[in-house]
Amino acid sequence: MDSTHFYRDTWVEIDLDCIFENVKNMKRFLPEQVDIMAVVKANAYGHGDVEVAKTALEAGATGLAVAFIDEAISLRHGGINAPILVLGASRPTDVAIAAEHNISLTIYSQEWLDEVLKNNHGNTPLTLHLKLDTGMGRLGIKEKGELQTILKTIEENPQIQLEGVFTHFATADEINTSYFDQQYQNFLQMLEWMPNKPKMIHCGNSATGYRFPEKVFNVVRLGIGMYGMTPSLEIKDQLPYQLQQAISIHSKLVHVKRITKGEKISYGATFTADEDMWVGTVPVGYADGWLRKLQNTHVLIDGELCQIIGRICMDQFMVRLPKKLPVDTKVTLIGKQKDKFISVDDVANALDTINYEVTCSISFRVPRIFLRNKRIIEVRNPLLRHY
Ligand code: PMH
Repeated sequence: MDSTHFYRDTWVEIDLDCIFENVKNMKRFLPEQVDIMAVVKANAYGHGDVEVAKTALEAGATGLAVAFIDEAISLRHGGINAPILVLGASRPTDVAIAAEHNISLTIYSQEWLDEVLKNNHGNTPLTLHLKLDTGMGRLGIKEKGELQTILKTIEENPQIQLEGVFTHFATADEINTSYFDQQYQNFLQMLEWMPNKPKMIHCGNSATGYRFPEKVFNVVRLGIGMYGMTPSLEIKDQLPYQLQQAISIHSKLVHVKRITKGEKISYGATFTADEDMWVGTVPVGYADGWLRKLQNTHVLIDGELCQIIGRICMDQFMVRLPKKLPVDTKVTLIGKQKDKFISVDDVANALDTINYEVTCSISFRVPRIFLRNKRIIEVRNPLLRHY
């Protein structure tokens, strides 16, 4: 028994061939000088950080990005030596740990840099990317004076190396480009404030890369597109090549029963059978990320769409079956069965949210199976990692 085993009939499949193809296609599409930094924060948007990172690097990505130091260390523990950038804020007291693991950090204020210098991080060089706030209003420097002071401080402290400068767009995935254009102009102007530019200049997420490949300088931070999902429904028709959704989620019927007209199902007894029917129990619930709001949506069983009836419980929900089906019949929550397909976007629509949130919400207790060339190459079940 170890973390490659699982004892429940619910799992996520990650087709790493899709990740590979999505990265490869992006590399082909972008101008030659543009590198790909694969964004693998949040356990690679719920897909599996180390496995996705390795595949992206194989496909031509040259670096990785995460949100915080722990995520970067997780990649290092997974045996990854490629450059990693922490996009979010780090504690100034933690820079030694980052330097030790050769992890680049984001500098987003003079105050942060002063604190870093106070917390002498030893002799290991610290690599930084400077974040400019051009209109996202999240992290970054806005004022010329602050930028100049920071550049001077960096110059005076040779143990700190400025490797990159970047910004992030708030509306790159919207048809109307006026705010994007404004942010882009701000970025150009702020870059003018830097007489010596670092080697990496980046501003593009997936949407920017797809729509404005001539505007991304020399790195694209590729997130959602790498997973084969559109940055937004608005620009779905503007994508330069077909994306391949890497994730699918499956389970099995664990109990099948006949109920008669008038019988009720699940908490609150909100569902009443309008006729005699077959009902299946599926061992997936809101604790797996299959939220209660998905009541009445459909899953695929035996190639057919079957409705979730009654409230979704913590670990289980019930479905209306078209006929008696055997226990162990496969249930697909996201993915393909026969000629039918449920996309992450379908689930996001039902939840009034975006595809990003759906895959990030599939919880740690659902094991991930990784496929390459249609064969299982790895299984990850964090629940059994201590064995
Ligand atoms: N760069 C930064 C700084 C980001 O925050 C993100 C995604 C990306 C690149 C990748 O964007 P993409 O997935 O659209 O390609 N960050 C987030 C976020 O904070 N909330 O949703 C996505």
